[in-house]
Amino acid sequence: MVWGGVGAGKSTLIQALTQAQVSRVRKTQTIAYQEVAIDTPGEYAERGYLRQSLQATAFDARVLVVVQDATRGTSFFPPNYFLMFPQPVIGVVSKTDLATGAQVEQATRLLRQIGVVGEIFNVSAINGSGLDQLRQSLSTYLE
Ligand SMILES: Nc1nc2c(ncn2[C@@H]2O[C@H](COP(=O)(O)OP(=O)(O)O)[C@@H](O)[C@H]2O)c(=O)[nH]1
Ligand SMILES: [Mg+2]
Repeated sequence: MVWGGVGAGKSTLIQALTQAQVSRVRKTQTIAYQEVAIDTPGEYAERGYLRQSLQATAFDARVLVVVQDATRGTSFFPPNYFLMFPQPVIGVVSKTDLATGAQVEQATRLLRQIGVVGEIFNVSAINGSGLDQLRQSLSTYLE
């Protein structure tokens, strides 16, 4: 199950992980089951009262993937939010093709602050960097 704010790159990441060709993704309107992934709307993550429906959906998930846009210096989740889940929680710093090293480090810190205790992968869905490592890690959780 993929979590993150509006425009973090969740849908694009799912497409990059599951399809050969990345095309333009449409705006995610609702919680959507896509192949092995559960895609979620960023609006649900950003608003506390909508987050509850994500928490209910998380029940179904084997692993939670939290996407932080490397070009944004903020996260919408409360500190230690992801510690409430019993599943493994891993992080993705997205859009590394657009970011400086310092921005990637900042995004990593944000993920740690919100309780992402698992591995963190720096990826670009556009140039493909980091995707193999992420795919490899996910396959161990999903086998
Ligand atoms: N440069 C770059 N753009 C990206 C990357 N991932 C997503 N995007 C762009 O970011 C925007 C939001 O992506 P989307 O997948 O819809 O985000 P979502 O709201 O989290 O599902 C789109 O214009 C994507 O093309 C990336 O790794 N690099
Ligand atoms: Mg989306």
